Amino acid sequence: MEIVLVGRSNVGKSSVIRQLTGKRVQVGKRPGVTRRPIRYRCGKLEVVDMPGFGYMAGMSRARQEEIKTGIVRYLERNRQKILLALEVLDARAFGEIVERWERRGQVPVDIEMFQFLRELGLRPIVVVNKIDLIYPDERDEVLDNVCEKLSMPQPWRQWDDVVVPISARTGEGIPELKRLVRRRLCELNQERLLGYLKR
Ligand SMILES: Nc1nc2c(ncn2[C@@H]2O[C@H](COP(=O)(O)OP(=O)(O)OP(=O)(O)O)[C@@H](O)[C@H]2O)c(=O)[nH]1
Ligand SMILES: [Mg+2]
Repeated sequence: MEIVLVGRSNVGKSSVIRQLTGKRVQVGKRPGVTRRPIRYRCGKLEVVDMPGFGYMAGMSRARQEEIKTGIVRYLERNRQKILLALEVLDARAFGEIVERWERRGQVPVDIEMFQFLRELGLRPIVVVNKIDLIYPDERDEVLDNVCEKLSMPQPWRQWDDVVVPISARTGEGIPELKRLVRRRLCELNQERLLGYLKR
């Protein structure tokens, strides 16, 4: 059984996996190098780090599409094994990227992916990472905007079983994220897997 993490390159997927599993996951490597899902085995549970999607310096449009298609195929093929999906966003970059795409009349890939995960019935958890880079008095506004863009009406606090602000760097929000992941596994009657995650 699997927990999958999706998100743009450099949002901190690998850092989040490190926090959840305690494994020595490679972080901060050159973006876009990971082409295949990387699986971290934690007993009977596997945590899967998906290649980062979206724009990366020096990468062709065709290659970006290819990565996205690869992720979609993986999720479809492995749906039965996937218990939980975490979509990781960069708190500081998200709003700006989304607006840029919308100005061009395109659906941002982050939003597309979130909807796709929902269509698969996965009830994705939205991990808003790098919250340490946002001033405390601006955080509610940033999180409200994330919700709004993902078709969840603000205020964000009513979605605290979907949206979790964290910093994989400072550890802020990590206990809340772990609690939510555990709760979801319980709801799926997968209590037997709880012991494989880092406390
Ligand atoms: N300030 C801040 N930096 C972070 C945080 N989480 C990760 N980073 C940094 O962001 C960079 C990317 O982190 P990764 O975990 O490698 O990101 P990723 O999503 O796995 O990236 P790819 O594998 O390229 O798709 C690294 O330099 C991390 O140190 C955070 O919460 N706050
Ligand atoms: Mg990574």
